[in-house]
Amino acid sequence: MQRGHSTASGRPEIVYGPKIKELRVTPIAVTDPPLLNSVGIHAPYALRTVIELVTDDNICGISEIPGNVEINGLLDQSEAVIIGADPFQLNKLRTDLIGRFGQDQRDTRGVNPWDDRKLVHVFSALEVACLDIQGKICNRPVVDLLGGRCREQVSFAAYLFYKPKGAGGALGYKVDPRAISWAAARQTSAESAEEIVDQAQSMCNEFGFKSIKLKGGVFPPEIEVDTIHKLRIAFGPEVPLRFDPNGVWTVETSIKYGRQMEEILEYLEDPTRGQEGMAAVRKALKIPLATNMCTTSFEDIPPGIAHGSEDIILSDHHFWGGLRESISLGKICRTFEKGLSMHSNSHLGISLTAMVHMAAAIPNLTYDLDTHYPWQSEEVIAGGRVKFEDGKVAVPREPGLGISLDRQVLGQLHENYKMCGFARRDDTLEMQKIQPGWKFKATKW
Ligand code: GKR
Ligand code: MG
Repeated sequence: MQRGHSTASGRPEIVYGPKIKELRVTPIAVTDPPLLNSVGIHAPYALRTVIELVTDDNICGISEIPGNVEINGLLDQSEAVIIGADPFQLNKLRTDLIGRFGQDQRDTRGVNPWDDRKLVHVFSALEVACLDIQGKICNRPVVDLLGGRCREQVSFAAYLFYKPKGAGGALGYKVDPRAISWAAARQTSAESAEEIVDQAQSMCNEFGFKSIKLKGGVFPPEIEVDTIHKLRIAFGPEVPLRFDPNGVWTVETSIKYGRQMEEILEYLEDPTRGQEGMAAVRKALKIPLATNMCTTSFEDIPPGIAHGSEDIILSDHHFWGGLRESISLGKICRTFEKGLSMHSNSHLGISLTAMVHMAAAIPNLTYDLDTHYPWQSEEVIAGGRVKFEDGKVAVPREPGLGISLDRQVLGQLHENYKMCGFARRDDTLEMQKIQPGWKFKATKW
């Protein structure tokens, strides 16, 4: 700590340490398989943005957020706020960003399963990079800045997706799918329940996952419910199953098909849209309901409690405004006796590592976390892909996030971004390329 000039009040200004001198924003495009969901299909590239903050003594902090040209624009504009800022003053950073850009409006979340609000993303990007810097300055891992580790490893779940025929082609397994490498299985189609079971076996075999989530909202409910039953037969009661139709069922459909999965689901995720609809389904079913669609911000919590819309909130530090906000969400969940877990979207190892630090610091993290990581094959962090053992990732012990960038890969993935020409995620447009005239319906069945 140094004593600086006197302030207007006559008290000496305390200069605590380095200030941010540079913000680097690098949009990247990461190859992504054609995964089906309620809004369409994944494009061949998932967009991410890598953020670097550099201090005046050349400490670099990094982070990763979903890529979107509008959010990247706001990130660029945030330079005016972040340059010269103290990386420890995160409350001030938040106030300054809100002062400059205004709060996110609720309706800007959008109708997609993911969240399109801008400021939460920008704050998450800057906060995680600042925490990385703080950790490097204090010689402590980020988990210690969040209150310290409650666990040494963080458990994740297998995340299964239907995939269309013709996009990769069926492998037509003639041998045990557990004997086929995930790198091969990831390329294959998965339209039937049997192919989804093969996908699950190959993914669980490779990563050691002990619970399974199926993304639904693609085929009529009876087909997807049958897939859940086939997964149960293949994996038995010791492997918890979750199912997520991303809100495209009516309340009646959710109750009817929810009942058919009551005995076998660990939880049912966003069967229907809106807090009131979710509350009606929740009253009728005996299984817990989880959400990353109806309660997605702190303002949603009071009405969510009043309605009784969900049992479990799926946090996501990119959508909740960073790691510290997500830790606060954990406390709220504890107060209201809600479960907590984590939502994901296609991502690389910087986001994964941030999730691991945060998850390790939340005492009441009660479920295995979602991750799309198995679906990506590239990696922008030095040393390559993050290792999973028995479905778990070890919590880093190195200072900050404990990772650094592979600059060569970052450059290649940035070239992909420039070449692919995508400005934002649009799964509906992608679907229309293979099925002209395909329309997204917020409620389908
Ligand atoms: O990657 O297609 C996808 C998912 O549908 C994703 O976008 C959702 O945000 O994983 C998500 C969810 O749990 O709703
Ligand atoms: Mg979901």
